[in-house]
Formats: sequence, C-alpha cells, structure tokens
Amino acid sequence: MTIMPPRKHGDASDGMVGGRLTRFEGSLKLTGAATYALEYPIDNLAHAALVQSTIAAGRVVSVDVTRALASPGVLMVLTPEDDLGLRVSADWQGNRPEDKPYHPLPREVQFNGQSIAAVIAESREQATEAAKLVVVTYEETSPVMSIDDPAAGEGKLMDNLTIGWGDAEAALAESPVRIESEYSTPREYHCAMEPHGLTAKWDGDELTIWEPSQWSHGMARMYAEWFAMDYEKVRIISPYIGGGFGSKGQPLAYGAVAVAAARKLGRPVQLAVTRPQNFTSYGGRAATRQTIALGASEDGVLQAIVHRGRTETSVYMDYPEQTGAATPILYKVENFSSQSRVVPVNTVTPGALRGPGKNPSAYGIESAMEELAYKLDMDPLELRLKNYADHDYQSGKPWSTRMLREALTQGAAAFGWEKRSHQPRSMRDGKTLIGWGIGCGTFPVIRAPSEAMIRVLANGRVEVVSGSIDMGQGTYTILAQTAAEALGVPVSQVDVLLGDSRMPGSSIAGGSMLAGSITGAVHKAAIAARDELIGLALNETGSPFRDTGANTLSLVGGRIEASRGGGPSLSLQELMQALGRDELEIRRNTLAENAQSPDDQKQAWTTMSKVQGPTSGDLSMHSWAAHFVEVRIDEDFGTIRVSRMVSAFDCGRLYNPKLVESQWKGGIIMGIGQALLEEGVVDPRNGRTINSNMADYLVPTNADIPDIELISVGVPDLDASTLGGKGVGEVGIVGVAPAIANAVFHATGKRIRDLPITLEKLM
Ligand code: MCN
Ligand code: MOS
Repeated sequence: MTIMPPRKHGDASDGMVGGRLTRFEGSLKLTGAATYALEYPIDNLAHAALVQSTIAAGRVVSVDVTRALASPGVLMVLTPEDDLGLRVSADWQGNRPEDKPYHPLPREVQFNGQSIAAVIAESREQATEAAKLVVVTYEETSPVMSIDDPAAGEGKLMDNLTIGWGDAEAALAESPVRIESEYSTPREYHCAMEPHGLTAKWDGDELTIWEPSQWSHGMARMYAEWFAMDYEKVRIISPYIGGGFGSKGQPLAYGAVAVAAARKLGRPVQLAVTRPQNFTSYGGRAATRQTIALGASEDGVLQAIVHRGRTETSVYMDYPEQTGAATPILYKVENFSSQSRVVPVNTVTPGALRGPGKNPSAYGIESAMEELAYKLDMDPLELRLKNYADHDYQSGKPWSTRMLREALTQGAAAFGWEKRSHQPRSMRDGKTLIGWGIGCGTFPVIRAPSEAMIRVLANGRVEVVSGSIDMGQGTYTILAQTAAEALGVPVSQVDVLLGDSRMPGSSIAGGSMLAGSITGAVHKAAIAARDELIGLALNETGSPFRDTGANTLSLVGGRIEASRGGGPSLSLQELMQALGRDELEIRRNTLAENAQSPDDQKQAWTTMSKVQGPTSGDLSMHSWAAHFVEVRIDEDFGTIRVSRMVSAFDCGRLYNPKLVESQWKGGIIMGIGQALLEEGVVDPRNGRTINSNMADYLVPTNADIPDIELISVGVPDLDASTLGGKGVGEVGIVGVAPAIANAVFHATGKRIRDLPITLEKLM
C-alpha cells in the first residue's frame, strides 16, 4: 500500500505544487504490481456468482435450487427465501429511514438484471456454472420499459429543482427572435476498466472488505448500518481502483449479498460482478429529454430561457439527472424558468456519471445557443460573448473567479475560429464536409471537510496518510507534492498511504471535490508538522539547535537549519535521532472549530451532510470550459470523425498540470464517446439493456481521438480551496457533446438533436 517514490524526475521543482510529476501509482498499475480488490491472496476463499432477473417487473414465485446445489463445489445458494438479517441504511446525507429489514435479494422484481439469487461455491467457475442451473419462476406484471414507453407518462415534477426569476414565459412571447427544440440523450454507462466486485472477510465481529471505492468512509458506514454493527468494526480497503467515474461511491446490493454469505458460511467470500451485470448493478447516466426555448432581441441579446427536462429514474427511487444544472448559470438572462421531472421506469436507479447534471444540461443549452446563433445569422462565438454573464444570475452572487471569456477568446485564437465561414456546408475538403462548433462547460466547486495525518519517521521519511481515494485521478501524487512543498522536503522523501477507511476521514472522490478538499487538510497537517519539528528542534534536550539561541529555524530541501544560515544543519533523520524520537504524528482536519466532536467528525467523513455547494458562501464558484471542435464528415457515407479539438479551461490553480491535462483529456474523450458512440439500447420486449458488454456498448478507441490542444486560463481561486484550485475531474466532459453536435450541423446543415450522432441519423 505504500507508494514507492518516483525514481527520477526531470526537475526538482516538479515535486512542488504546480509541478508536472508523473502519477506515482501509474507504473504499478501498468506493470501489474498494484493489487486490486479481487486479487488479494486470501485463504479458504469461496466465490459467489449472481443470478439476475430476466423480467422487468413482477414477483419471484419460486426459485428451484436443486440442480444448482447438486452441482460440483457448490456450498450454498441464497434466494429471496433467505432472511439475511440486514437493516436498511441511512442515505448519503445520513438521513435514517424507518428501521426495517433490507433484502438485497428481494422477491419483488423492479428491473431486468436485478440480483435475485446468489450461488456460492469453491471456485468462481463452479459458482458461475451452478448459477445457470438456478430455475426462477416469476409472476409478471406490466413494466414501463423506458422514458419513450407511452405508459411512462410525463413523470413527477421535482419541486426542489424548479428554478426561476423574472417572467420567462412572457419575455419569451415578446421576443422577436425565438427558437425551441427538444434534445435527448440515451442511457449511458461508466464502463470502468475494473468491474465491480469485492472480497469480504469476517474475523469474529470485525469485517474487512476489499472493494473498489470512491469513498471508503461512506461505504464503511453503510455496510455497518446494513449489518447493524459499529462503524469502527468495518474496514474498507481500496488502495487501487481501475476507474469509477461515479459508479463506486456506495455499496450496492451485491456487496450486501457477499458479506452476508461470508457471515453465513464462516468463510471469506469473493464476488466478481460480470461485465453485463455491471450494467445493472449500478445505474448509468439516466436517459434525458429536454425542451429549451430561447428568446432574443434582433441584435442577439437573450431575453428569456425556458427549460423543461425529463429524465428516467427507477420505480423505487427518484434520482434526477439535473438537466437544468448548467442552463441557469452559463449566460446573462433576466427571465428564466426551469422545471425538471423524473419519469419512473423499470430500470436500476440511474446514478452519477462524470459531470452528472451539468453534462446533459450543457448539451441542451449549448446546442440551443448555436441554433439561436443561426436564427440570428450571428457567429456563435459572438453570441456567447454578447450574452456573457458578469455574475451568477441564479444566485445573484458574484463569481469567485470566472475566466470563461478568456477561455472562449484564447480557445478561438488557438483554433483559428476567425477563419470559419458561417454558412453550413460551406467548408469542405473534396468530398469531406468540414464543420466547426463550440460548446461551453461548467462544473461547481464543491467542498467537503477532510482530515489528514503526516507522520515523520525515524529514518527521515514522511508519510501522508488519508483514507481518501485515487481511482486514477492523481490523489497520491498531488498529496505528495502538497506535503513536500509545505514541509520543505523533496517529494522523493514522501510516501502516501490512501484507500483505507481506518485512515483519516475524507471527502468522497466524487463531484470533483476531493483534490481541493484533501489538499487543504494535507497542507494544514504538513504546516503543523513543520512547526512542530522546528519547535522540538529549538527546545528539546538533545537537539543541537537548543543552545544556538536561534528563535526560529527553516526546513528547506529536507534540511533543518537556521534561517540565516550558519550553525548546525540536520536532515530529518538526523534530527529525529538527535531528539530520540521514533515518530512524529500530526493530524489536522478542515472542520470548523465548533464541529470537532467525535459525532461531528463521523458525520463529516461518512455522510454528505457537511458538504458545501458552490453558492454556500457569498460567492458563486465554478470551473469553466470552452471546447472548439472540428469534424470531418464523408458526404456520401455520413461517417463522422472529430479531426481537431482545442479546449480552454478555467479550473483555478493547477496542482499538477500534467495530471490535469490527462483529466481534461479523459473527460473530453468520454464526451466524444457520448456524442458519437455511446447508447444503452433497451429491449422493448423485456427491458433488458441489450448491449451490456464492451463489444457492443461502444466507447472511443485511440483511432477515434484526434490531437487535443489544451489551454489553462485559470488563476488561483483562494475562495474555492486552500491552494487555489477548482475542480478538474468532471468539467472536461461538459460541453463536448454539444460542440460536436454544433460542428456536425455546421458541416452538414443537419441538426441532430438526439445523441449519439450516428451516421444513419445523418442520412
Ligand atoms: N487536479 C489538479 N489541480 C486542481 C484540481 C485537480 O492538479 N486544481 C488534478 C489532481 O491530479 C486530482 C485530479 O485532478 O487528483 C482530480 O481532482 P478533482 O477535480 O478534485 O476530482 P476528484 O479528485 O474528486 O476525483 C473525482 C473525479 C470525478 S467526480 C470523476 S467522475 C472522475 C474523475 O475524477 N472519475 C475518474 N477523474 C477520473 N479519472 C480516472 N482516471 N478515473 C476515474 O474514474
Ligand atoms: Mo463523479 S460522477 O461525481 O464520481
């Protein structure tokens, strides 16, 4: 779990905040040295395989397990008949529902692909084989297959998502120039390289779970509540994760099944969720439909935005994909109205997927803005700049920092936007139609309290310890940089230990909130550790500084010495030896002074109840993006290629620009997939996601990805975070799909309003 320091860096300054250090754990993952949740060598391990429903709605009448139980190696079959003895857990906010049993293998079937039984055997192969022999009889009821099913209806209005100011309907009616369109997006899925799964082991009343997690503390709490045990007795271990993209923030039904099976059997149990089962274990991004009407003056000043969104949810939980999330904050507008509905259908509850809400929301408003630009016969860049929001019209608050104008103008300059000819179909290269488009993106700055520990060891090495998560974004690396800079030691002297709920509490690696939150805690702990070391060096017996009369010392380049030079100079190892210390341990958190009780701390690390949104203070804080896209489309075949992209971002200060660039690129690549390839296809006969595998659910390959030029226009935003950074992980995807849709329109004159834009839609 200890991450080896990098063997070489180009430049010593790489180790400081802002340096371009390579991800510490990257080579461990590439070489197979990183151990994933299903790879821990655990003795006496039994293996579980899930049996999932093949109908979309109804009841399990009976489960015949005779043949499965007789199959070689089978130890146990769990069905809805078994009471696993679980209780429902509190939600993310920590709100406890009425105390009642929780059945992870329920009798009631609410979607196709719901887990209804599990076979546990000596080997994974035996469990998988026996799972096929379980015979389930159902009593079917009539399901609602998807948002397009006539039975789905208009859905439920989510009052808490209604946003409005001015009189949008009236202002729209009076506007001389208007557009109105409907935009749709299909179900989309995370498809992280590492599928879901876990290994669960009981030792008496203590439970250890190796499971990929975006939030070790939150997951430990929910497991503890399911199994009615003390939080302290559950341990989640998750040092390496092969991607999550939002899907690994909470324990899921299969986890409860595996842990319950381990308890019943008295043996550790491992459960590997198969790739198809991944598609229904945690929902993907909900299918969305939104209507946007824009009203403008003849010279292109926005008068009104009217937005109506509908998104799929499950029949058992209202999860709104907030299509009205970006619409109110991108432009200056005096009259605004947005309403959102959820439409219950027989699907697993959809969930957060990179850029939740903001992503489909930006797809809508950024497509609509471009439609308005054409209606006005105005350059889409000019329209965006003309309607630039000088403050947040939704909250009425000033922006903390908003360099979106710079992103638009610098992005345009790098892209060569001035060479564009406005008319659709007016740019071509032989039989290839060329189109250029813009899409803006945004993601809020979200902050959560976090805690970190700095340990200085007798050998002079420094450990940063946090239960937070690195699923590939770079947490290990930026925390080493943060500690090295604040302490004044080379980064090669720092080890970072993450991904264990027994370690200090932290925010979720989600909502792009981790980096800003946890660097704040590490910075605070490292400064305190430095002050403590200096204090000990000045005052402790045994220290050679004690008698020098110095009243302060400095710690630079890993050496402690008088600030003015002269006198003794000790490495950390020498100092620890002189002090006769084995270890110095400092913990700090970012909680408010009045929220430091053990209860407050537990709430802070294990629920979302202390998370602060972008407008919780006097300012409105967000990351911003402007994407410029060129597409090339074969006129005869309609094949679309993204041939060039420039994306300019304002994410404040960048802790590590190299990692930020790969975050942005990762988001952009997912956005290209969303625009052109990704679509969960629902079988209208039984509600099954037909293409629930990596061969049929298309994601981009290297050949689909052009050169992507990235520009950072951000400035440090010290209101947003301790070190001045804003969120990076999600904003990259936001605005990419509309930029591509807009470029496709510019190339072909045809506007495709439902994603993905596949060639048959262009024909
Ligand atoms: N960073 C930086 N400077 C900043 C902000 C961030 O250098 N001002 C860099 C750091 O390397 C940091 C990373 O960007 O580790 C992401 O920081 P942040 O934006 O705070 O996001 P989180 O750490 O909270 O990570 C979650 C975010 C989300 S919500 C999704 S979804 C997502 C994403 O990160 N899923 C990912 N990036 C992913 N990257 C990988 N490889 N795999 C995923 O599943
Ligand atoms: Mo990201 S979808 O908030 O994990």
